[in-house]
Amino acid sequence: MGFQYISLDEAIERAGLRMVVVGDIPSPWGEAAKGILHIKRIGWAAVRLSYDDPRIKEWAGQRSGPVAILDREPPRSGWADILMLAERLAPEPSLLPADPGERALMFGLAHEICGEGGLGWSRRLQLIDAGLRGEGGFPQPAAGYLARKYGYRPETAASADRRVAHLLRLLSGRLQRQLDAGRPYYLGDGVTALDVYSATFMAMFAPLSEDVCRMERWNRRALETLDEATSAAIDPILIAHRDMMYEKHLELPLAL
Ligand SMILES: N[C@@H](CCC(=O)N[C@@H](CS)C(=O)NCC(=O)O)C(=O)O
Repeated sequence: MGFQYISLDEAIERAGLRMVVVGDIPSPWGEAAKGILHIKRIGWAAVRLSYDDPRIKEWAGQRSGPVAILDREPPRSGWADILMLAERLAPEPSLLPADPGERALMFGLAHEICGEGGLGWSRRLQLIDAGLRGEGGFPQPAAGYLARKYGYRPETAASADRRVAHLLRLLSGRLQRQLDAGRPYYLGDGVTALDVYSATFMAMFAPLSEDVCRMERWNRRALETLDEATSAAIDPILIAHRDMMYEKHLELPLAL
């Protein structure tokens, strides 16, 4: 299910579902939201996040991505709010487990990937820290901007490293138990939003190849920055699961 990029003016004017997305880099929150809409075959129009037009903040309520806006409803920027909006617009196929216990587990694990202090958040702090030290990661100006915006403090860099390694192991442990039981997905027998989050957040560790995910050299270099402990915590089954998800459920090439 493809989507079209439109101008901010057009997006503000038109009805339906529009989503502000970060350009030039496979932002995992944005790629997850795109993936959910794709699986559910929900039509939408994309607006690239711009840093020079004040109206984006007025319209979307913030200058970050993704922000999903349906008709005149309030903007939704949280991963769970975007997921629930998609479930409302297209209940089938559902990306939530039918079993209530598994559903609660899914939201818990998804929070550990997408939420504040989760895998994506902690990985971003790692890449900011590396950038500020001049050891890979985000280029200096971007690292400085993100540091101020996302609560970076040098003294928390070590705890971000630990969080990243723990969470990668939490995910691969669960996936391994499922694989041992002959199940390729994180929960039960079918694909859920958790599979989408895991697959898209791997972009922060091992981005997809240039032929399906074109981006500037420095962005790729940033995302590929790995210290030894993080590298050791990336079980190849996480990448194999990512590849399976892109092959069977998500769209390639990425349209950034
Ligand atoms: N609001 C999202 C997280 C969004 C987020 O972290 N967005 C980043 C993704 S790279 C962003 O917009 N970065 C660019 C910027 O802040 O300028 C959620 O809570 O689910």
